Amino acid sequence: METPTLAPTPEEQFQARIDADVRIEPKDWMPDAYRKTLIRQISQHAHSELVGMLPEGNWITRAPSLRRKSILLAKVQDEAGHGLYLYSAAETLGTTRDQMLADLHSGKAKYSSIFNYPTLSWADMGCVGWLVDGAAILNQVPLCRTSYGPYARAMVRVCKEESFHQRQGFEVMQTLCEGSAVQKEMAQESLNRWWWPTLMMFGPADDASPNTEQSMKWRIKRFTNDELRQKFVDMMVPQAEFLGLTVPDEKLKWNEARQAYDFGEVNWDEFWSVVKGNGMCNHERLQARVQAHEEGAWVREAALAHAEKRQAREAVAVAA
Ligand code: BYC
Repeated sequence: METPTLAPTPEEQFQARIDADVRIEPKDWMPDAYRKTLIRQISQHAHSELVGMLPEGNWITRAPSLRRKSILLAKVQDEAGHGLYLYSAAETLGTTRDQMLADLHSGKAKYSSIFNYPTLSWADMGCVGWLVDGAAILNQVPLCRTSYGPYARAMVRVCKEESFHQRQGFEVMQTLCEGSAVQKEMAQESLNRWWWPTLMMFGPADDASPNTEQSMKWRIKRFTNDELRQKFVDMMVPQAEFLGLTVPDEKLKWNEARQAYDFGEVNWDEFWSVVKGNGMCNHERLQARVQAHEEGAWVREAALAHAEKRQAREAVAVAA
């Protein structure tokens, strides 16, 4: 007697759609853990955009020329916009912006470790654009093909703007490197401070990353943390050489057999310490964020009052 074939479970049907590269949309059935993982990752990503405005905002009033100032201002505004697209994408999964912000402000939700480092010199605006946005692009271009539709679509626009950000960072570095000896030294000193924290942005090594395996199966992530870190090193070393800068890693060496660079070990103790809230600027960043939120309360109230008034007017018009 033939054994009857069992109908696929919702989980199996869901995985089959993922395997066929069908995008998951907000009203589709999805496992709770998929929804939870996406809310975690997208909201963390949105928080990173908001907190990421702070280290650069620090230099808007001190940019060396009007041209530099307007470019930096535009970049920081873009980041606010990225945060908004991402919060909207996360809201389609059933959470609210108020809840996400409350989690950020209470210290419950994470944001990228990189923004807990201080921006001490103008060259840091170059390094943040060149290295940090460079890392962000490598991580985010594959997210344009992530399995959740609203996240993937938000990332398309974000990536276009990030490419412009990276170009401007590289151009700041190039100008400094082609300038006086003191300017070149400033660029090198900045690279020395930002190189390793940027490598940490990609997250823990694959064998210490609890989320990677499942997120790869669900095609939320298209590459592992270590794969992206390697791509980043391979992309950045020639750019540093072009600028005449030295990457601060004695173990950095081209590996002919692998056709990739070997590089030193990231200081994971430092990474986890920053992630747990003990980095140089964690306290300052969170405080600035909470203060900005509180000071913006009147704007939110005014916008809501305006929306309510308009709705009431429209209701009267419809009734008439
Ligand atoms: N910082 O299992 P794992 C930008 C956490 S760029 C803090 O590998 P996952 C910008 C991780 O959340 C930056 N925490 O996790 C650029 C997890 O903890 P929970 C934002 C980190 O999610 C320039 C735990 O460690 N980009 O916005 O599979 C200007 C174990 O990790 C970090 C994104 O968010 C870190 N660096 O992989 C302005 C991109 N790394 O949540 C703005 C989207 C790991 O379990 N996100 N953790 O408690 C991703 O691609 C992934 O979430 C990650 C981590 C690769 C970051």
